[in-house]
Formats: sequence, C-alpha cells, structure tokens
Amino acid sequence: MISRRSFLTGAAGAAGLVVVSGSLAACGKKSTGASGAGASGGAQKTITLGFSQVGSESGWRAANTTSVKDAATAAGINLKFSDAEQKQENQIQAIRDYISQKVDIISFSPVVSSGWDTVLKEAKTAKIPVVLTDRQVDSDQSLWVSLVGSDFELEGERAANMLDKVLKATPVTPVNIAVLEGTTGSAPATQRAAGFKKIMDASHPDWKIVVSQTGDFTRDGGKQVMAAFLQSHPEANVLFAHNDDMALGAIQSIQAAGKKPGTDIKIVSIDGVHDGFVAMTQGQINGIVECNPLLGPQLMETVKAVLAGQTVEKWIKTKEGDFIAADAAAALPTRKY
Ligand code: GYE
Repeated sequence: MISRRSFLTGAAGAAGLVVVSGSLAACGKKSTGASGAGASGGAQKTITLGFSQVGSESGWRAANTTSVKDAATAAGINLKFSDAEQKQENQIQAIRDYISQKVDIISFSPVVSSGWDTVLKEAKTAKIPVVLTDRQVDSDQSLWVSLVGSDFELEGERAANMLDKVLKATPVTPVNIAVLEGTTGSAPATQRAAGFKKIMDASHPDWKIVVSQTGDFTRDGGKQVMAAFLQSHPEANVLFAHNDDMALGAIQSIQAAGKKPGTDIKIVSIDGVHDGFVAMTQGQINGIVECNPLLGPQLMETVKAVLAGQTVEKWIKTKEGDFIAADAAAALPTRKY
C-alpha cells in the first residue's frame, strides 16, 4: 500500500487535478506495452483500454463510471468496461479476460487492497501496463505504472478536523462516536479509519469511538447497520460515515428511531455527492469531506502518456475541498456530481 509520506506534493496539473511527484525510481518507468499505440511513425492505432470497475455501490461510483466512460469517448479511446459488483474474483476474471483479448492497457479500481499479485504478474508477463485508479493495492509497486486517485488517509484526517469544527459550533458531551466503515479491506476504509484515528489520538483524547462496523459503502448497508447501532449504542451522539451513501441510509434509521439527524446525532461523511449536499442543506449532515470521483480525464491522459512511452507520476492525486452545512446551499448549484 502506498504511504502518503512516500510522496512529495508537486505542481497543479490539468483538469483540476494535483500531480504528485513520486519519490520512487519506478515513477519514471517507461511503458513496455506492446501495442505501439501513440508511437511515432505511421498511422496512430486506436487505444483499447480494459477497465474493471468496483461496482455500482454508491453515488460516488456512479459519477466515477460516467466520468471514465465520457472521458474515454472524448479521448477517442476504445473502452472495454466491466462492473465487478464489489467482488474481487469478478475483477480478477475481468483482468484475465482483458489480458487474453490483448488490450493495450488495463485500468481498475481494486475493491480490496490485497490479493492482486498473481493477476498483476500475468499482465506484466503479457507486457500490458496497468494503471490503478481510485483505490490502492498493497502489491509490489513494480507491478503497476501509476495510480490516479485520492489520498484517503488525509480524507480521514480532514473528517476528524471537520468533526472538531462541527462540535465547536454545537458541542456535545461526552463525544460518543459511531463509525460506518466502507468495504472491509478496501483502501478507503482502512485509510480513512487510520487518518481519523490519527487526529483523534493526537488532539481529541475526550472523543470515544463506541462502535464501528462496515456498511459496505452502500445506502442500504448504512441504514441497516445504523439501525443496529441505535439499539446497541443509544449513547452514540456522533456518526462518522466513510461515505455519503451510508450516511444517507443511516439518516433514515435515525429518523425511524425518533431522533433528529444532524442535531441529536451529528453526522460527518466523505464524498460530496449531490444527495449528500442536499442533506447538508437540510441540516441532516453537518459536514462533508469531498472525495472527487471525476477521475476520467486524468486517467485517459495517463493511459495515453504511458502508451506513448512517456514518464508518468506514480501517484496522481485529485484536488478536493471540505464543506460544512452552513456553506452547503451556496455550493449546491456548483456541484458536478
Ligand atoms: O468514497 C465510496 C465508494 O473508493 C473513493 O468508494 C471510493 C469510495 C467512495 O463506494 O462512496
């Protein structure tokens, strides 16, 4: 898994994305892709990109899928797209299919961080470069060329800082936090939890996580797990949800239990999808840390650069903001997803 500390922040890149310089020699690695797409001399061959998406679990994912598809069309890239329905075995199968179809390049958003070595080695043997997007893997870094995605540990830290801001404006004592975690073993769930805990341990010894469980990043998961939390931990007065969809599901259970979301239970979540913003304007979510899903344009640029044999950065990060409920109404019309 990439450590955030392994990277140095670089200059702002195109399409509102921040390019982060890799500290590893592998950053400058040239693609060994056999297609020759983009090579000089002769007509340019259309690039075929095999993309394995995690699933369709959230509003974030829907926006990410649209961004990838639209950006491929705009870039003239032939996109082969598959949805893994949040199952690693489906992603491995999709990647193997892309290898046997001899696509020029493969990209995927790995549902969980571990267990990719074998299939990534198969891609390497077939000389098909792999660009990760959104989520990270804990495999050997020589098995993939670049990652286009967010810094999840930082998002967890930002969520804790956001909660601090919310509690300064509307204090509760004691601070009893329930956590709805993302998919177990996924990079965003692991790292958002770690970032949040880091700030909590360093600056908020009075905060207590009273219960923490996965809601698998889905609205229904958030609803069901929150209903159980309300029974088992009625003392919870704060909810940290690893994404907006789980927060939105939880809001339904909080209301069904006769409590007021955003008031009786303060809520901080991550993503910044449209419905999350609407809930903020209604005071049901108190603060959101943005995680930008619009990765398509930067992914296509990276794909082209790799196949043209250019040097690409090891981690290309997205630019993101933080939003508190008081700012939500003004920001809502400008939201793109
Ligand atoms: O936060 C969540 C989605 O990997 C960053 O996956 C992504 C996460 C996002 O299901 O809504």
